[in-house]
Amino acid sequence: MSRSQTIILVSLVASILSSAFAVLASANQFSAIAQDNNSNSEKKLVGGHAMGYSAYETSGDVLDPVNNDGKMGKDAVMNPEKYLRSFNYGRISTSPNGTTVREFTLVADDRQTMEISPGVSYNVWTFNGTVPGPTLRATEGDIIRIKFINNGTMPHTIHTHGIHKAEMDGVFEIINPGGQYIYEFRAEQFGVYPYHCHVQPLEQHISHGLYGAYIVDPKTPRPPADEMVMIMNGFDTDFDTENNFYGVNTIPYYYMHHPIEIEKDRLVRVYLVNMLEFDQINNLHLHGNLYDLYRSGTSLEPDELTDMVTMSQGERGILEFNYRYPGQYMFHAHKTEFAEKGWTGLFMVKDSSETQQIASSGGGR
Ligand SMILES: [Cu+2]
Repeated sequence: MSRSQTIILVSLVASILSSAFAVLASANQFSAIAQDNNSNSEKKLVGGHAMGYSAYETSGDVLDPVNNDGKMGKDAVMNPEKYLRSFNYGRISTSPNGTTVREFTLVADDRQTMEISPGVSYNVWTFNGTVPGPTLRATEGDIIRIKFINNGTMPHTIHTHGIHKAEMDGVFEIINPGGQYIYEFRAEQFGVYPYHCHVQPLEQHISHGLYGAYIVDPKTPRPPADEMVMIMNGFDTDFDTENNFYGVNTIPYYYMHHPIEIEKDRLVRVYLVNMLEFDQINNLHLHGNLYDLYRSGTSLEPDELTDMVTMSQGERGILEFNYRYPGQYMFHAHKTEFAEKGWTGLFMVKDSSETQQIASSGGGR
């Protein structure tokens, strides 16, 4: 063997060994994360309930919809209770010509590992620390100014659906780690929209959680209602480009354990956005009722009276309904695989006279 052949062989062996150590190190790192978060739980088998669906091992589990108390840890990526009815109207000022200006700050990060289901930790990519990011809200005609800060380790942007100039589209102006950008545009047309990062590979940036909802109210407001936001999403926790968990507002089965309280005969308005990656469709079926469906929310006239809406990724709509009868009603994906992997919730319809009695006796929440 010549000297040059020896050098090539030695460097080849060194490179194989260093790759092997790198794999071992990353495997150890992964198991450390899993163990950290699951010191009290064993590995469980999830899925495999039908032909064609693979079973897989997880260090955590999808919440058991019946027997689990649904408690999330302190490092949960979001609080579905709080998120449901939170709207961020921005810092409001008035421009010299009298237009309302709404300023928002959105900070992207991709370094956190947080809980997405009890015992299941995942490297979430967040806007302002949560998945989904905050719900931005404005009135048609307002000026929206979003100060974007990239606190992550890779490039990110904000792409808002709606009408705006090319340089405000968040596609070609890539914002590198440590960078900032101001997105400014007029809020039009009224409706409900998604916003999300638009850096390639898009499926990676979206499936890790860089998205949120953006609502533009009509100048004459819609009738008063109990308003809430639901973003249909899911997580691929074993990185095989198939989702393992599904839900609305991230945490599987959360609203099964914590039913959403609404009042009998009171109008409920749900801003629904589908941001689910990897699967072709998603849907929402409501029990014991029908809803007026305003597709994209861009009209004041409903498109349909239904109990089912099916959406592809990025589609959205407004759902309006009220319940005639008190009690517990399910809402869930009518793609049963999704429903069984976490995308199921409950509305608890209360009779307002009953609610008032509880409140006056001091027993209310
Ligand atoms: Cu991104």
